[in-house]
Amino acid sequence: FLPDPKSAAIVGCPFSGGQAKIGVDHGPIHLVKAGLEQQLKDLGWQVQFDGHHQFEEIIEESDPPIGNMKNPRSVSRVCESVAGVVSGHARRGQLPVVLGGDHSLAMGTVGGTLEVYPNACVIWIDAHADINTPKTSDSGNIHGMPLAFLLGIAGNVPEFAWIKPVLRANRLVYIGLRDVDSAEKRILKENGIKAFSMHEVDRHGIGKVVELALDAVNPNRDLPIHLSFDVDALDPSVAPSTGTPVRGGLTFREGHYICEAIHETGLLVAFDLMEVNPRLADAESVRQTVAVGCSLVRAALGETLL
Ligand code: HAR
Ligand code: MN
Ligand code: MN
Ligand code: MN
Repeated sequence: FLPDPKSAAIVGCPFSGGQAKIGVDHGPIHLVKAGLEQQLKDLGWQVQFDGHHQFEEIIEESDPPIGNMKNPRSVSRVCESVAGVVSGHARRGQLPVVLGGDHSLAMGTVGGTLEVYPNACVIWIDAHADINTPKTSDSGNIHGMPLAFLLGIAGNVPEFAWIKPVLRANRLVYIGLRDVDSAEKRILKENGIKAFSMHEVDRHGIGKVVELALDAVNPNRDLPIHLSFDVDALDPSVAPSTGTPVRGGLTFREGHYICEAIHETGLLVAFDLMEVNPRLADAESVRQTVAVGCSLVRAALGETLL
């Protein structure tokens, strides 16, 4: 039930409609320009990369808000298309490495993974919980909502009817949270969703936290794992070029340790790297953030220190 050993597909998703800042759609282009494809080949992977996806034709020219949701039709159509691409790669035995783009794309990536691996669990690395419903979101930015749609708690939004409630609350776990809205805290409690905030990382250390996170969603270490990594989980000193930096984040090593430890399970079936925005911050910060992004992907695909 796992992908062919060492066969991956890079899925570049230049999309920014889930939030308001320009530039995050350039993330995948910069990550690939930095040499990611060859870096993964150098680790012994077969890598398919057919160019970045072009969403222009499916992005709606006129896309007025639905309730407070911004760009709802574009986000929905892009994510539906991404779900098809991700599930296609997964079915062919490839491990999709999806490069964002903003985190609304995870409706597509996780949706696609769960089509092929219905019992997969999701490990969500982020400063934010991304679990607002259209009703609870203050910003209306859909990158703060993907998990509500995947869990089936977003309410009835006909434009998003294609998303089935494929994710069960007990198959989702977070690491790195530190900027969670009060409505989101309530949603996490009500649904009994396990989360390891930076407080728990400080208390237990990252090694223990990853063990506990796996115990929560994958107690027998036999379920496929979708790892969704929002680069803003890292401290802004480590990954400054992102749209919503929050201080007090994961160190460089803590971020990499998570990826290394998930690789070691042998259960990784999909990896997202989201919210790299090369238009924010100075050139050196951009270079640093893109380099960290590439090295997180390498760690998840088996790069070791020794
Ligand atoms: N919780 C806030 C909202 O819903 C902020 C979300 C910021 N999101 C991200 N995703 N960068 O992780 O708008
Ligand atoms: Mn650019
Ligand atoms: Mn996120
Ligand atoms: Mn975030």
